Amino acid sequence: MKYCIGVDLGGTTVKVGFVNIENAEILVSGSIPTRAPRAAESVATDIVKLIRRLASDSGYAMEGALWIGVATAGIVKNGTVLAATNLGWNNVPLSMLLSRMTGMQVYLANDANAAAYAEALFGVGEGKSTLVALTLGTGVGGGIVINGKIFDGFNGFAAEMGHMIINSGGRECGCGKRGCLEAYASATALVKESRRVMNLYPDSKMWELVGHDADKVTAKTPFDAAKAGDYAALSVIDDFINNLAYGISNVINLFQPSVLCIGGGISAQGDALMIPLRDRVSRLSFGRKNIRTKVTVARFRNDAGIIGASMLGLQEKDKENMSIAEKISENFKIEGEVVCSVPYGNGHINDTFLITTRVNGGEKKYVLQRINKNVFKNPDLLMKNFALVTEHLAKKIKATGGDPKRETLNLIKTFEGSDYYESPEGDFWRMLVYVTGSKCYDKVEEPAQFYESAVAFGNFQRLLEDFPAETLHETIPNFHNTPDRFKNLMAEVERDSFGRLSEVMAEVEFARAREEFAGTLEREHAAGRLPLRVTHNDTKLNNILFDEQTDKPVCVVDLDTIMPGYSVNDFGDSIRFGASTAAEDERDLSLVNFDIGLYELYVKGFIEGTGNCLTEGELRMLPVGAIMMTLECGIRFLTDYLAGDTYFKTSRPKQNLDRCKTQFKLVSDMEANLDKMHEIVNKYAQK
Ligand code: GN1
Ligand code: MG
Repeated sequence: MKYCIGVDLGGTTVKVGFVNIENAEILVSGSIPTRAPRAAESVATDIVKLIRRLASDSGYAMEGALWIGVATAGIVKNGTVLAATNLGWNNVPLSMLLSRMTGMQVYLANDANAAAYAEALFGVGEGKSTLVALTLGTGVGGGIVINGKIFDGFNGFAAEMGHMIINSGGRECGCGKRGCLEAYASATALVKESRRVMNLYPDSKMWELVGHDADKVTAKTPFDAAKAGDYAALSVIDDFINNLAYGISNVINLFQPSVLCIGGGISAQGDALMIPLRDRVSRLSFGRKNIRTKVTVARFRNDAGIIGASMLGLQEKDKENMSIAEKISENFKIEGEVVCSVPYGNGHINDTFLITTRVNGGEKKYVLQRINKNVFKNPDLLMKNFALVTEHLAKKIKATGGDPKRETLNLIKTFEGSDYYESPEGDFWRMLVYVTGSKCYDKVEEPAQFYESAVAFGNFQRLLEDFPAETLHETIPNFHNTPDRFKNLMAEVERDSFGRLSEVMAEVEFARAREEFAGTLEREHAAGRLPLRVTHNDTKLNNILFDEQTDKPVCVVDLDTIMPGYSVNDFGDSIRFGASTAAEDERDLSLVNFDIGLYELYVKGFIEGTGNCLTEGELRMLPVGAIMMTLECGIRFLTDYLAGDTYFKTSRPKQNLDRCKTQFKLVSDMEANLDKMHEIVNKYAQK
């Protein structure tokens, strides 16, 4: 297992943990008092002692760790603590000190920044590349992650959001200035303001809650009193939330992060804080319905520092990744010079980068992909498919007056004239033209999008109707052969290589009870009622690019699994992913429901898109296709979970199990709605 060491260095306590780098799980941890202020050498010596003690207690060697990361109070730049009031330090080269003592690579960051990094990678950001974290405590701490990296300004002073001025000439702040967010939205400010209002309202419920002792007021006091309907407390909370909303809205307007999370004791108030806060933020900040920053409570409480610290080395690895992408780009006939490359998209299989080049003052964008060799055993034949299919599509799009430069993928050749580049490491890379002005959705945001995606996937199938199936290489044999997927699951159940079986018995039983059903489509095919067509085979909503302006589908992507298959599976895979009320890996199953309204929209669109060419046998099997693809996908996630998560990319522990559970929940929902699902198909099939 790969692990690293995280150190959370605060004014009162030093915490150390050994952390699994794959899933951010803390393997072992411990803490000691900091006893600040004292010399950095002596604190560093104690840190190393603690690391060694944890190592010998747990059996994880210090030297076996990939690196040591330190999250510290204070301003940090280039491995040096420039200033840390709580530690009493100035210009301490802490990275160098620790690395001399341990012989290991040491990374250093400010603690709030490290906490934001933890949230972005493994917390509520779930791998998203842009996130802002605010911690409401003694002060208001902030951390910013942009494009997967901590942003700390040129001098390390950035992200001090607590000192954003939200009220000119307002309340005095600890920093000596007036009107800072911290003077309104920290726990300290809330306590102070509660006391002030209590003095104005001697009969406020808050007095009762603290036994008439103003010293006992905490940030919880006004929230508790407000819940009991106390007018004075309600006004304190209302002001507090308003001011916090100003600060947050300013931050959102600046960064538009995909997630903004709130940590610190006050965040434990949950809905009482978050519901009114979200409401005000949505009114105060820029954004459009459904494409707004998600404002939420942070995931990691006391461990954010350790986890964020332990992951700091990943930023360097990221840089390596970037430079690989830049180097690979040199082999393709792209225009201009590469100026930027960032990980792109949410695919579970290939590694994708968005490459930006500079050309005569302008910019061009490309998509660079490393083909997953573990999944696609013959990248050469895969790329032959890719080239043939996209050529075919381009011709047909052109013939009907469309724009083949945007409506299908366009491969960029290498300087040797090949459709892909094989690196000296044996990796296979391809380069595509980026479809400008496009975006994709991981979840249906407007019902119309889902209907349009159905027309697009249906139409895609029609465009491939006359594609010579015999020229296609089968990139993944038995890809949608559900009985075969079932067999693979049983083989993993038998092996139970990671000892996870006992935990998933209910899911295994769920699959077992549907063994007979799993063969339905194969039987229909054998009976001549279900034709093979050239199909896409991975018709998730996020495999369609939508036009940013018109919100209409532009281009179907992810062409690696185009193979002979059943139309009902293409239909079904879309339903599986898009007609659900929650994300594929939602942990709260009460949020995961089959949305029959969306199903109906998709049925309508798909039948239209395929140009009414579906046979009676196909139409009859559409609902079965939906259940089948959902069941099959659940089986695949479960199989991968049992096999140690080697097929689908994961960004947190048990993600594949969570994915399996959502699929099985949807299967149950659909089974209960089967009659209605058939009726809906009949309704549109007759027209
Ligand atoms: C994979 O690559 P991506 O994320 O579009 C998978 C599909 C699954 C899907 C589940 C080649 O698709 O079959 O349905 O994840 N692709 C492959 O989200 O296995
Ligand atoms: Mg994809």
